Amino acid sequence: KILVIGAAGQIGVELTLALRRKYGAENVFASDVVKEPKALKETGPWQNLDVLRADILHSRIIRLGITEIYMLAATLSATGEQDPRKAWKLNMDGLINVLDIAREEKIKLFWPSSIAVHAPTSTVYGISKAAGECWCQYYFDKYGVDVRSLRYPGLISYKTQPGGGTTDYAVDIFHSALEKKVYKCFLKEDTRLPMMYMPDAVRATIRLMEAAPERIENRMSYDVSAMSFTPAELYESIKGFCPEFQISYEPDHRQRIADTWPATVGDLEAREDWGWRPEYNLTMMVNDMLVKLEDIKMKQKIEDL
Ligand code: VAH
Repeated sequence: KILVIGAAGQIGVELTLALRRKYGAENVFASDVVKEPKALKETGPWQNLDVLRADILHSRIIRLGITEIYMLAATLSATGEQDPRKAWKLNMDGLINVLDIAREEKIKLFWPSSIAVHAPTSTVYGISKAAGECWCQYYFDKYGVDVRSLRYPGLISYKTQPGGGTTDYAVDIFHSALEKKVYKCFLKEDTRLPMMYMPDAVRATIRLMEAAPERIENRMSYDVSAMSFTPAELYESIKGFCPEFQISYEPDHRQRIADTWPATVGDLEAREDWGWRPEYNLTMMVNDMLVKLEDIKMKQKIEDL
């Protein structure tokens, strides 16, 4: 039985749907502190849970017979800077609560880190990811907890609205392109960042969790890489499908964060240890995003008729 904590988030929605397809909907409990998102409605069992209420969470995990947890609840980089102590509490206490339950109930655990760890002091988010990786290593070494982690690049998907990340320009831009609006990009045109299409991120996560334990040499977190692009390159690729699409660049507070992050990351260790390799490049992602979003907007128009 699987529990996804933070299932209403950008990764949570897609990972929940993929896990339900793979293991059967009735075996994958989705949970969050907010209400069930439309994208998950009627696709499987939902639980309202707060990862900061360890006692309630622990007893619910026992009652449901959970054997594997995906702990995705966190505040992202840009939002975290608005209330650092709140972000630290959710990101850190949330993880440690789940590590303790995983230790006591012998549960296999996935926890997402981020390329933000390469700049651990530029955001509270980065501090919490760097510290979180150390906590994972500690619980593995000291208690044998089978916890596994990936350092996700910026993730692009269409099933959820952007959730306060610095890389979310790469999600927002598609909605503007389809609404034939000029997109005001909040990063400079030459800001190169590691990025990945959500289907690649979901596949990497499931592959990591299915790998034999002895293959997992790194119990902090694995860098995974698919592509690196700038807003200008993404714009040019979208323009190939939407010729009249226009962009303007108006960098805001998120530029400072993006400037501290690496332009590219290596993923040789993930390729060697558990066979990681990406499938989507920039053109394939742009094409798929536009096709899927066009389809959703068409359905919405029909519904509104
Ligand atoms: C963020 N999307 O921007 C997340 C991610 C690497 C970026 O951590 O905060």
